[in-house]
Amino acid sequence: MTQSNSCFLFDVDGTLTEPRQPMNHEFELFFGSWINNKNVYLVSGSDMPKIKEQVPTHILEKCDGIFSCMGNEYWRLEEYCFNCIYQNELDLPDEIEEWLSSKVKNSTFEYRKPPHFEYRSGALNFSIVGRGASQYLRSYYSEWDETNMERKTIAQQFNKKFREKYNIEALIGGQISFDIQPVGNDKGQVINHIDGGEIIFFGDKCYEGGNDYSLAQKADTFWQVNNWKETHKILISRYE
Ligand code: M1P
Repeated sequence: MTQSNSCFLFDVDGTLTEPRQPMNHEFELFFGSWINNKNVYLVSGSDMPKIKEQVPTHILEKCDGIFSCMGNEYWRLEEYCFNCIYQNELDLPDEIEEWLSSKVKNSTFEYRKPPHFEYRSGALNFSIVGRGASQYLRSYYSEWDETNMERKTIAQQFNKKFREKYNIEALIGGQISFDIQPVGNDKGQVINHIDGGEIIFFGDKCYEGGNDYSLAQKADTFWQVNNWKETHKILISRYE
């Protein structure tokens, strides 16, 4: 049972869609109807153009709000168009960019598809293999990374070196990248902008070091899922 003022918050990549893929059509039909009369917010590490590529417009239009760039941008539908309610900024020290570039240079993963840096409002998305990677190369890197733990190791080194010095941290997000932002300017910040009762959050990186962790810790209930199929099953069994 949920309260009538319950708010459902969803991560996008890995939770409502495959990473960087459009929403599955069968799930779109279900979700487009499930969302009616519910309070729903999206909370993505990604930016608004990518969210629009992946989540159908009729679903975006039914959301109460969309937080992009790790909660560093907030969008709401007002008079038929999405307006940006706030937008944070990030000024990244040169030392950090140089350190990240050295990681690209020294990685033992053999392929590179730049760009490696994508600057967003209030956050940087960084990828060793590169944001230009094809679906095939994404999967190949992701499997390699699971065995070699490259992202986990780099995130630990980054946070040891820069967290206290610059108040900036790296979190693992998506399939091939990191989300880097000031400590506290992560997904957890969205709680301050949501009026409602019980907060129920779905994410695929709710564990420590993942980019859904801070929000999962602040939600009343969170569901760690591995893909949209698991999200679908939970919505049917617990929240229809
Ligand atoms: O939400 C975290 C990230 O999810 C995807 O990451 P990747 O490209 O590593 O699969 C992307 O949507 C990325 O923009 C986002 O930050």
